[in-house]
Amino acid sequence: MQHFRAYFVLFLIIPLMIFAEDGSQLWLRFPAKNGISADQIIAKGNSPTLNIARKELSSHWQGQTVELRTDKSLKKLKDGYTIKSSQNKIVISAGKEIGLLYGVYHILRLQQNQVSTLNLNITEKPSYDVRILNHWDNLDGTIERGYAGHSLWKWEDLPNIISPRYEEYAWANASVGINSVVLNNVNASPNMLREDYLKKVKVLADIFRPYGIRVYLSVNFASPKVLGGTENSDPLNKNVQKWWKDKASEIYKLIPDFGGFLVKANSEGQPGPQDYGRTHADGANMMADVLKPYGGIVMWRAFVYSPSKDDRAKQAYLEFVPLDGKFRDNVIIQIKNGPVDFQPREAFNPLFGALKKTPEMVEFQITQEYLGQANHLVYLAPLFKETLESDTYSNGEGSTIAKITDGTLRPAKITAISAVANIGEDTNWTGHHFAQANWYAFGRLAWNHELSADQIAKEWITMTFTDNEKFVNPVKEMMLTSRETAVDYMMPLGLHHIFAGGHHYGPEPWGDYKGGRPDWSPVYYHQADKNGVGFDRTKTGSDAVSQYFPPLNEIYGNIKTCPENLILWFHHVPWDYKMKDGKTLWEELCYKYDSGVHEVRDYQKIWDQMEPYIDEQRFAEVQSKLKIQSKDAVWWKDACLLYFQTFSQMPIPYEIERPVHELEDLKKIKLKMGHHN
Ligand code: BDP
Repeated sequence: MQHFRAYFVLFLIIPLMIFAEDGSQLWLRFPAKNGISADQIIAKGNSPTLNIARKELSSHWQGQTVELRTDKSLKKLKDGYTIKSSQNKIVISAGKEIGLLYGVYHILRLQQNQVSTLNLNITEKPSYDVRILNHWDNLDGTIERGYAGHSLWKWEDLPNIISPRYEEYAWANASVGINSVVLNNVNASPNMLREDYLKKVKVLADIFRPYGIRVYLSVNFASPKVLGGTENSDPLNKNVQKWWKDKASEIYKLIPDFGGFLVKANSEGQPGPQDYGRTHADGANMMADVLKPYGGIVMWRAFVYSPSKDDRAKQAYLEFVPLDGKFRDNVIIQIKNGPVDFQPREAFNPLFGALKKTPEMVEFQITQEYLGQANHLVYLAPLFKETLESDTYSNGEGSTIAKITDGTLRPAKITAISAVANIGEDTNWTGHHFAQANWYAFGRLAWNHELSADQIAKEWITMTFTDNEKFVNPVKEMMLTSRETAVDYMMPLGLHHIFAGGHHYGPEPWGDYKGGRPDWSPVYYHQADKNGVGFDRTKTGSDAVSQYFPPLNEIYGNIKTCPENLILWFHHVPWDYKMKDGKTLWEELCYKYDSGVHEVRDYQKIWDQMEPYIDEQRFAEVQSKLKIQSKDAVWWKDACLLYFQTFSQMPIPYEIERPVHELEDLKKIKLKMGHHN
């Protein structure tokens, strides 16, 4: 009996051991078997980076002999590489050692995706030089807009205690080509630059370096005054300049390959050069000058707006266009994809292409502040692609944001692309298993912005879950449509920023923070009244349309030609306006919200059929998140339709599911999360 019980327990445990997965391995789920033997790896040298490449091959590579060659003539490929193979051998060549490691990850990815490696002839060159994650991590371990637990960086423990996750993090980034990280929040504490913190930063930089990753810091503009006791932080003050110069020298002594600074200045209450009557260029150049001798750069954010009478969407353009040409060549202007703030859908930021002499880079947001946070499944590659492929017409047709930022249309010493990370100390790193795909997709697109959202999803699913087509195909479909689905149930037709204040999780279109900043109130953005809804940005409205190059100014400015998915972004549209499909605007809005809800219900149906193909734990966790998403979609639909109906006074079409909530009850919901705006 005893015996039997023991067997029985084993019988229960073994399958669990085989199948239980918690997502901690990300997309790096290699077979348990060993890789090739040491004599099948041909490589000269012994650097830490090469040794990682060797270790990856001997642990995971099951194919031919691999030769790794550094070849100076390939320097033009930057971090890139070539891969040439025959039956017996693969040769990976690169101008730099990091290129060899990237090449190794390339063949491992092919192996994971069951692509033959017998006849390869590949040349890869990254789209951007700096492929950077921005962590919004605070020194107290919290993360601004983080939904995957506390910060990975254990500042209290550093520099003495080293978490194994630092290296795992570097590994994951290197596997997709991410080569830079900003460790701390753009709302930066001056303490980040204190000597004791810099010593901690050094430890992280040392761990990341062999993986090709450089460290950057967000800096607080008032640091000289706060830390150094200078009389102010005026960028033209010699003492202030000296303080930064000394600080740079201190940093580079500890971290010789330090990347540079990211700066949020004169935005949302942060200090900046304007506090002293100086410009963004004065501020950025002062920092650029002290970093220049070491090869460092300044990423100066264009996310600036103040409570003014003018449309918030216009402000970055108004502040930065007059400064074009006034920045040092190691300054890049970091611009959010849209002119407001990482909304489910925005028109692209008109500052892209408007600066002719100043390098520009995109800032995306991987962490889903405005997209259901760690509860909603929203695959972001389609959003990233939508921005990168947007044609600004700045240099005639074909002037896409990708081409403006990757150096094709603007000579740039350094090109870069950034995104706000969604990574925390949760076991699965990102809170939602599918949010890992957004980290992955950003890396892949930063490396090659021409990859399709479809291909990236397919790779990621195969590596993260299974190669079984019965799983890959439906799940891929779900991912590819998921961003549009979220737009449908949250903010269709160009609506934006109708989130609950503070945490930005649920709907609050009625939000009118009287006495507070109007530009933090949903009613400011949707402008609903009895005539219609939407923000008039045409010539007779805020005239934001004029910030776009022709013909876009005309296309967006004319209600007949404005794309309907942005119509309420640019126009105040009458409730009975006839849309292209013959419905009234009000009906269209109703159908959009309703289809968003149905799409999430379809995802639930798809997912429930996926149970046989993957491990129980991840299956169940995603299943329960989809339930939340489904309930939230109904919440969004009811809140928005019932509220807007008080203006339109029109019936909800009868084919559409009836509201299940009372508006008054929804207005009472106050979630306790997060803090400001
Ligand atoms: C907004 C966030 C806020 C950030 C700000 C920024 O709500 O927490 O500090 O962006 O990017 O989206 O600076």
